[in-house]
Amino acid sequence: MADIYVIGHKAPDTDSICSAIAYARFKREFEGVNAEATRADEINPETKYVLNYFKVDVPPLLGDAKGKKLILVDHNEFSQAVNGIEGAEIIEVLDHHKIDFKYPEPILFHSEPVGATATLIAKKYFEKGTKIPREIAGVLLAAILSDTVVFKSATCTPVDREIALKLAKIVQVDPEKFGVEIKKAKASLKGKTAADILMADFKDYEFKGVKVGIGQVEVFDLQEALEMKKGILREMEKKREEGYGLILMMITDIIKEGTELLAVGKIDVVEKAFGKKVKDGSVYLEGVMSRKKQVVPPVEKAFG
Ligand SMILES: [Mn+2]
Repeated sequence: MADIYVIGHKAPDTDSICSAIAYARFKREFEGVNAEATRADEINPETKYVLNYFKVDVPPLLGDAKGKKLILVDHNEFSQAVNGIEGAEIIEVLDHHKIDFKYPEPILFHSEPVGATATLIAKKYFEKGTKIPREIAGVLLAAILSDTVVFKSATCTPVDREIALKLAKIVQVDPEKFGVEIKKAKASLKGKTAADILMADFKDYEFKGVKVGIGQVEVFDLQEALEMKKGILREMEKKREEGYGLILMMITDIIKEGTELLAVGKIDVVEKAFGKKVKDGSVYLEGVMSRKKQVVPPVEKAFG
């Protein structure tokens, strides 16, 4: 049994899983800490593809964090954290999201506005000056490509690109090609139900006391996804009964670089946030690809 569990957010993406894997290894290797990577939920198809590709084991599920010592990676809000977080001991946070964190003890809290948590971990590895194993460089590279949508997202910084290129040299892949490959593993909606699509990457927020849920799916062809719009809206209505004031679903077109935003609940807030009318349950937002940087801030502001 490990002393410390490194864990990302619920409905984990590739950055959450790969950051946990790489940072647990870093802690063991360089700090002599008995740390183990874990996950809060099932992994998505993209992450599965990445772990398979580099022959890395899927981290075990941590069903309940009560009484455990945790390092949180890729999130800091309790509403997005593993079950039992209130009864866990948090010893460190390493993240790149907006900060909504309160803790009664002093802890190590490291946050930087970069495109991926994996960028911060890779930087730590490079600072050590030792050789990074190929599979670790590989999962870190995949996480950066995933979170920055192959460098296209508004969240991508020059540091992410520089670190990714260094990692790509170790892995010996073309980062752009590899990025598209892993995105394709996730972007296919074939065989998925509307509920699968809504919940695959769904995050909870609280704005001015209102519970808000925001999901996102990335696609290569918006038209194909829009055929499922009615079904997804129905699922969103169902989900709203769990006490949400607003539910948003971003269908993000990686090629066109824009998002069809589906909304149920407080539509007036959405229209205020983006200055556009919601028609038939959705609105197209040109150039919007990042939930964190281009959707959460205006929506939160519109609640104010
Ligand atoms: Mn991330």
